[in-house]
Amino acid sequence: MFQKILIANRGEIALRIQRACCELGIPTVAVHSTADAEAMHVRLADESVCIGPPAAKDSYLNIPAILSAATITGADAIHPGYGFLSENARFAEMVEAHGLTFIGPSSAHIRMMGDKIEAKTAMASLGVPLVPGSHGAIEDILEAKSLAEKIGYPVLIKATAGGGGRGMKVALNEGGLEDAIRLARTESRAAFGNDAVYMEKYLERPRHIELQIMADAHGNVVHFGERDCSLQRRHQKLLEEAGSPALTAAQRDALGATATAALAKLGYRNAGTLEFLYQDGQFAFIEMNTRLQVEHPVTEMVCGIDLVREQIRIAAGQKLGYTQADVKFSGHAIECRINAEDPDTFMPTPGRVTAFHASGGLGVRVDSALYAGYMVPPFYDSMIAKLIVHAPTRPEAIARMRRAIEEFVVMGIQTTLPLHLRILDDPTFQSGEYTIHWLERFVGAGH
Ligand code: MV4
Repeated sequence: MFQKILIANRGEIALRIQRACCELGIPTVAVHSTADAEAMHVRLADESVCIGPPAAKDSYLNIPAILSAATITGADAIHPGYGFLSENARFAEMVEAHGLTFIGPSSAHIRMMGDKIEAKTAMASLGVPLVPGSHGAIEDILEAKSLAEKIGYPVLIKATAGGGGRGMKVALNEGGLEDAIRLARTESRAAFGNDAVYMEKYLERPRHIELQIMADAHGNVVHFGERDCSLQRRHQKLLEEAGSPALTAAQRDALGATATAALAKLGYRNAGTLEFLYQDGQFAFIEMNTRLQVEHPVTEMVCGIDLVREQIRIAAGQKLGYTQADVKFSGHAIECRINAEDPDTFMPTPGRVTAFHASGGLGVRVDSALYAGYMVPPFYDSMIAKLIVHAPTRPEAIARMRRAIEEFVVMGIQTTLPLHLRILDDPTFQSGEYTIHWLERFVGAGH
């Protein structure tokens, strides 16, 4: 097992990782920017190193500074959390080149899944279903036209280096196809320095369902069920559920069996999430995330396992201590992401938190690095807390979340808490029959 772990992140996820390390008896090193000197993750770490000025590119993305911090503190492993360097294959390589362990997958798998065409090609060859579309990059417009004709309009042009919705263009008919391809290429070249694009049939009312998997270095792969992440605004998730209100246990088992078999053949290691679009009873793989995700707590609540502890154990070479049959799903979990944002305009609201009280009670979990007197800095992501509830059934989880939101106090800055109450009170949300488009219309209709 590791002697000391450096956590290359900030905020609630740095605390989340510290908690797992603490329970494993492993001391932690925090890194921080000058803007985060007073942050909770620095206070709770055994040691801390300032790695640069506020801008993320100079601190939390500063690879030499982070590797130096690991070297001078004698850390033997680095956990990247999510965001920042978590899906940077070059970082993973450099960590290993310095004789340290990267707590995550191999750099080769990070690189493979970072290229959406490669990811899809690999998954398709392993029997995972895809959306109908191009097998590989679009090379020429005549080929693209005949393919679009075959799969049927509308089609979606996506950037292979994309993800999170960037570099995506819809073509409604043949007249719009050339423009969609050109725009997607231009956007992608500017954003990622890579203009390769591919085509998929555009699904008009899917749900976003993702599957959590965990693989050890000995060929064992298990899944921890799905999360429904359909409630997004501008590709930012607001509320996630485990399990999906749309799936049966049999569908989950079938999807899990396909996915775990594929990842075992791929030799994948550590935590991963397969993203699917789900429509008309069919799953289609679109992307894979090679990191721990923000919404991992809802999975932890329904499975009763500590995903970060598992990540650390696996990175240290230990075996998964159980098989798929040992993974039991219990009840329903919901997570609300609480952002320092105006709940109507979504403008960030950095500033001083004058009072803070986290909800409690049965089935309530708060993952947050906030405290009374804390100054939310303007430099980073606006998420300030995750409020997670677990209950025997979905209606009980919704009631528990309403109660937990009413108990939650953040004063001094505006937050998205009131918006979450509105969502929970909505009949469509309560019915569970929503698609990826529902929230966008719901927040648009609110003012
Ligand atoms: C799609 C799609 C419809 N059809 N692919 C958006 C981000 C990226 N992860 C994939 N995305 C989509 N891919 C096909 N073939 C619709 C979306 C999409 C979306 C997906 C998940 C959650 C929210 C979304 C909002 C808009 C579009």
